[in-house]
Amino acid sequence: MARPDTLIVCLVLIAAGMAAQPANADGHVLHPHDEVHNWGVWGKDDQKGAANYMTDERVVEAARLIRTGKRFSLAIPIDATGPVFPGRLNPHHTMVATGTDYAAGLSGPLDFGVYRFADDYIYMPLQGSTQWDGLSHGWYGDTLYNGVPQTQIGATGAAKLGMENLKDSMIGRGVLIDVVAFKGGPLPSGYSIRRADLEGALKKQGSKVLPGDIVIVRTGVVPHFYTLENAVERAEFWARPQAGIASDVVPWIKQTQVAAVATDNIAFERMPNEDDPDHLAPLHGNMLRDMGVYIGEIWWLEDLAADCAKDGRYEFFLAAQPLHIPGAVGSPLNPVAIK
Ligand code: UVW
Repeated sequence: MARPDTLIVCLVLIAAGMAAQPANADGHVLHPHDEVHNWGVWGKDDQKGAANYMTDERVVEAARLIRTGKRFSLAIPIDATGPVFPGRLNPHHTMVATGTDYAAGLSGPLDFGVYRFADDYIYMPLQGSTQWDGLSHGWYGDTLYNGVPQTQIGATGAAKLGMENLKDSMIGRGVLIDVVAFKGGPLPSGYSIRRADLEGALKKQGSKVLPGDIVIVRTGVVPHFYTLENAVERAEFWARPQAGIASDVVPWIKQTQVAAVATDNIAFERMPNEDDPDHLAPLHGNMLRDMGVYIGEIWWLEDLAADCAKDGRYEFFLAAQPLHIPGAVGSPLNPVAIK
């Protein structure tokens, strides 16, 4: 669980940076909606956004990338040890029926006779682990992707743009862009990953991004978090700017027609944004609201990256479907890359 001292440091940092900076006419401070949007591209009632780029044909093409059957989980464990954005709780897993209960004669409501059962619950933010941010998760002004009014996101969940729209999606071609390898080592805290870094890494790898891809950018932030040994180190980590995607990548994301961009950092984008330090996570507005492009965060990429470096293949089949939770604005998942 994120410790209170950690939270305080981070929230003070965010609050300190959030003096009022006027937004553009469309309510955004960076790339204006008119320059980078996909509203209406798949119809005025569309609720899937850039997941529409993942066509049946592209899934078939992606399946052809499976050659060895080697599989890599791209998830961190869902437990109390992971990095979770300040203000959210770490997942809490609890047992309500166990073998030790039976042994102690306490089987209670699960006493069905010869066969015995263990049961467990999990309580967690859907944004508290390896996750997708859905199109109902972030916006600016009073409208979401495709002009959906913010009042559609209410106490019972998202009436529009919920994760149920993706229940059979986010499966297709994945491409790893290993920015850590390209830069020759771990990115310093606050490193802004620019378009030139992505294009440079792709060139070095000899890989291409295609429409409908899930692009996965390795930053090294999540593995770095797991090396921190105590609360003081974690507090320092949260107090520092976070390495992540920079503003100039947004038009590239639009042009490449990718379905999603996932990262092994906390919040996808560089925090705070260098061009707009006054507002929290402005690229989320362009990604989710304007372009309908999904954001993946807190992914685990170390094992996959090591294998890609070994065999030189950075493209793979990726099964990254979210949980089917009607009205959810995001979802934890266990993405699996298959080579
Ligand atoms: C915010 O919503 C601020 O962050 P995330 O994208 O991690 O959910």
